[in-house]
Amino acid sequence: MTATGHASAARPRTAIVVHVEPKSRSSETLDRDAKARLAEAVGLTKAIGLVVIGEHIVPLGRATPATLIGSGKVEEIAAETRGLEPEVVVVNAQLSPVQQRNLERDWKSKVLDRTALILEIFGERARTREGRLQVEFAHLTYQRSRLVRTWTHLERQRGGFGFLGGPGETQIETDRRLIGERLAKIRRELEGVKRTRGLQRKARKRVPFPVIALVGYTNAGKSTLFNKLTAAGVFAKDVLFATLDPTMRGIRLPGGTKAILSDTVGFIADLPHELVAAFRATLEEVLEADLIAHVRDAAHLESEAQKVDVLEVLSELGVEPGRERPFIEILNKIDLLDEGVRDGMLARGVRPDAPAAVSALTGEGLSELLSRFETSVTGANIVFRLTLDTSDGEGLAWVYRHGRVLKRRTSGGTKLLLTLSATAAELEKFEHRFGKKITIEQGVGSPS
Ligand SMILES: Nc1nc2c(ncn2[C@@H]2O[C@H](COP(=O)(O)OP(=O)(O)O)[C@@H](O)[C@H]2O)c(=O)[nH]1
Ligand SMILES: [Mg+2]
Repeated sequence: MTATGHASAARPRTAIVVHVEPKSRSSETLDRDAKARLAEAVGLTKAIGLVVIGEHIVPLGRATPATLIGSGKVEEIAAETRGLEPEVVVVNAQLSPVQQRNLERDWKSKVLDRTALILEIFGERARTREGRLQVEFAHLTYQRSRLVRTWTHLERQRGGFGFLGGPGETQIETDRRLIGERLAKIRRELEGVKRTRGLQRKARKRVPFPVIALVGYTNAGKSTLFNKLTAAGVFAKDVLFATLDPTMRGIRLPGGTKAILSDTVGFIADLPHELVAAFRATLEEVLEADLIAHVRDAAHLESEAQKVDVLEVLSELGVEPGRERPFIEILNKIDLLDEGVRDGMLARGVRPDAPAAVSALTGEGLSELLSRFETSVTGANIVFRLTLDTSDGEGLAWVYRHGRVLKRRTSGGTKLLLTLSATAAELEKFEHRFGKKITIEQGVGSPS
């Protein structure tokens, strides 16, 4: 797999993304879907640290055998690649090896198709031994299938004489055999790894702080949220975290609790089926998280279907929302929703059983979200209200010293209504200090 590390390159590594959209749908849905799919492909491209400098949607009627897309479009994009000199052109479609080679020649640039792109991402993100093996397995399977196709194609073209260069028959057979042997070896290793998985997971626990994993679909806004939440007041400079990869960073929660936030690969719509096992393996790290935060694009048309997908895969991995381990649903991109809908979500969002509503873009709801994280990882799951006189500055200072304020608003100009979270022991202190001014909302005795 080629190296596409996040921070290694001095010059930004650039890419042009070409989304190929089959023309079989009605033109209205075509337009909407195509834009969403292009956005997804752009998101995936960014995920391997490439800077996207050009985007195209190519509607495809009938495929051109040599290049998939028609010669007019190939030339148009060639003109662009001559000017921009991207390192990579990502074609969001399945290319045959010959098509890939022809496009690389026409565009004078490396070309990655969708499967290759996803493999790059998985390769970069696979952290566990099992994950790396799964990704290598998928990669070799992909290579082998292309070897076969190249071979048959060349055979047909050259009538068996081998004038055209490219790998000869013997070379291809050798390659196939070597790949086959390596695949068999990986399969055996995977079986071994799976047997000892539980033991390894325990040994792998890397950091002495609770880990919060952001999961969800590609483009839900996980990385934006990750960057926003870790931009201020991180302790990323701690020696410990210098060794963590860029998808994990330390954050300090409002009450002072330290935690690690982890950005994951994300779900991909229409994942090529050979890659499903590799994808699950990259998600395995989620099983080590102390809190799973499911980031959703609340404004996406298929938001509900995506949620079902995510929960299904998590459940196959043995993660059931709220069982054994806390789980928070985050409705992101609320800035794109109607005001009424947004306000309703924000109002409900402070309750521990309701989804948190945020906009990673505008920052709305983020401080409440951090409090929710803290509530979860510290086990401070009792939510209560406290009413103070606005003049009670001393009381208010005490509250902030001893508790986690989830929400604060004034009522009638004289009263301050606070919503807080606490552990049972902390609640006792509050009851001792404030007595009847406290109303418990929920959570006492609940296990999660
Ligand atoms: N309007 C809006 N756009 C957002 C928000 N969060 C993320 N985005 C955009 O959604 C796209 C995908 O975000 P990204 O963080 O890469 O998603 P990821 O694939 O889940 O990591 C980017 O273009 C972001 O700018 C948000 O709260 N509101
Ligand atoms: Mg991301």
